[in-house]
Amino acid sequence: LFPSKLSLFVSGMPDTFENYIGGRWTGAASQATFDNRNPADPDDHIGDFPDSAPADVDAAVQAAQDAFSDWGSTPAPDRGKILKASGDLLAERKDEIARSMTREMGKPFFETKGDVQEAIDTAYYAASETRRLFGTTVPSELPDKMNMAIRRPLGVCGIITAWNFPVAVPSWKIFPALAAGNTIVFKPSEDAPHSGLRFVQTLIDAGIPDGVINVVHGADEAGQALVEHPEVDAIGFTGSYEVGTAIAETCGRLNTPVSLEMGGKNPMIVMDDADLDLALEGAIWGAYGTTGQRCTATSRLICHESVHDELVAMIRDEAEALVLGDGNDADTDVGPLINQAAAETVHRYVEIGQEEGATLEMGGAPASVDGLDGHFYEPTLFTDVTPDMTIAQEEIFGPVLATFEVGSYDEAVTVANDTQYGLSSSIYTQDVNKSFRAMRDLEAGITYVNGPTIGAEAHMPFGGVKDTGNGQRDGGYAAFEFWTEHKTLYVDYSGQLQKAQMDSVED
Ligand code: UN1
Repeated sequence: LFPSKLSLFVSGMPDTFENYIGGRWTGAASQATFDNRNPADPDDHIGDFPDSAPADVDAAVQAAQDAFSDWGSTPAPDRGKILKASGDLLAERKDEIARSMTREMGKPFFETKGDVQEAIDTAYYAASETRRLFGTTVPSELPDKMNMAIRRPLGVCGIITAWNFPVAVPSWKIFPALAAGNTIVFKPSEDAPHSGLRFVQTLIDAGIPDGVINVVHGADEAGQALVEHPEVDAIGFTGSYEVGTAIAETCGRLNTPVSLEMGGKNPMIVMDDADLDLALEGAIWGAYGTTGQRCTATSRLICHESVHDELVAMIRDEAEALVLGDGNDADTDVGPLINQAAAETVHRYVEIGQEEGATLEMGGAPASVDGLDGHFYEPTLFTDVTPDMTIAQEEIFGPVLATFEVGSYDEAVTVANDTQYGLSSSIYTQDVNKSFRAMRDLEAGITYVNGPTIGAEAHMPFGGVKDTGNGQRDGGYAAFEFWTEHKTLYVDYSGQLQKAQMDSVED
C-alpha cells in the first residue's frame, strides 16, 4: 500500500504516513500526528506524520539492535550491492523525488534534483568503499608475529538531520554507516519527513533486511529519546548549533560517540585582482541559492575596498532580477523560507542590522508572490557591516548577505576568521600565492578558491572547525572513520611466548 501512496504524492489529497520499524509500517503508539505543508503555499496540506514519543523510539532501537548481528557480519561487498541498488533507484526516481521535495521544503526543482544526485553519488561511493574498508597491516616489533587493525561497525546508530538537504545529508551519514555494518534509527526533520521516507523507500525496495534501517518521525521529544537511549551506540547530527551542543552534552554524559555538523557564517573574500563577473555569479548563487538556507551559504562578502562598490552595484542588478515563486514553476530562481517562524527570524535579523547601523541596500522585507501565501522573503543585501554587529556574527539561515570593506589580504582574513563558526570559506583572486595562503589561513573546514562557499562533493570530507563541529566529518573516507572503530589484532606464529617491550625473548 505504501509505495502507491508515495506515487500519488506530487498532487492529491493529504495522506497519512507512518514510521518504519523492524520492516513494518506503524503509527505512533499514542496515535499523535503532526502535519506537513508546502512552504510556498501553506494551504497545500501534504500529509500527516506520526509524532513519535520515547516508546516508538525504543521499539525502533530494539529492532535495530536485533538486526545488528546479521547485518554486521554480512560480507561488506554484499551490503554494498544493496547500497548500489538503492543508488540506482534514486537515479530512476530522481525527478519524482525532486518534485515532491520541492513541494515539501520549497527549493526549486533544479536544486532538489541536485540534492537527490548528491545522494546517488554517495550511494555509489559508499558501495564501492565496501570493497576497501581499509585497515592497516604493519610489522610487529617481534619476530614471527603479525599486527593488523581492522574496522568494525559501532552498532545501532541514531541519525538526526535537517530539512534543507532532506535526502543528501541523511545519505551522507546513512550510506557509509550501513556500508560499515551498522544498523540505523533515522529521525528525519519534521519539516521534511516525506523526503526522508522517499530516500529510505529506495533502501527497502533494494532489499535491505528488516530492522537494518528504521524511521521514526517526530520533533524534539523523539530526537531527545533517540540521543538518550542507552542502547544507541553513536549519533550523527546535522542542524543548529543550539540543538547540536545540547546533543553533545547528553552524548558526553552517556559516553556515546557523536558527529556534529552545525552552523556556518561563511565568508567569501573578493580581492582587488578578482574576476568580478565570476565573483558576482558566485555571490548570487552562494547567498541566495536555497534561499540562503544552507549551512554553507555565503553570508559574508569581504571585499577589497577598490572593488566593493562596483561589486555591490552588480549584485543589486542581478539579485533584483531573481524570480521568487513556487520551486516547481520552471521560472523560479528562489523559493520560500521553510516556515513562518523562519520568516520571522530572518526579518528580525534584518531589523537588528538596521538598528545596529548597517545600510540596507536591497530587500529587507517579506515578498509577495501572486496566488501564493508562502513564506517568501526578498533577497537582501547589507553594506557598511562591521564584525561586531549581530548580522556579522549569527547564522541567519535566510537570503541575507552582508558586505565588509577591507584594505588588504591580511585584514580580509582577520574579518573572515572573526566568527565562532568555521564551516566553509572562499577567496576570489588570480594571485596563486594569495590563494594558497588563504587555504592555510582561513579557519574553516572547507576553502574554495574562485568558487562560492557552497558545492561540496560526496567523496570529500565535509565539516567544520570551531563551533561548527566536534572534529568529525561527513563525506568521503572521513565518514567511515566516524562510523567504524578499530579492532587491533596480533597473530603470533612463533610457537613461543613472546613478550612485548622486553629486550629479547629471554627477558
Ligand atoms: C548543508 O547545508 O547542510 O555544499 C549541506 C553544499 C551542499 C551541502 C550543504 N552540497 O552546499
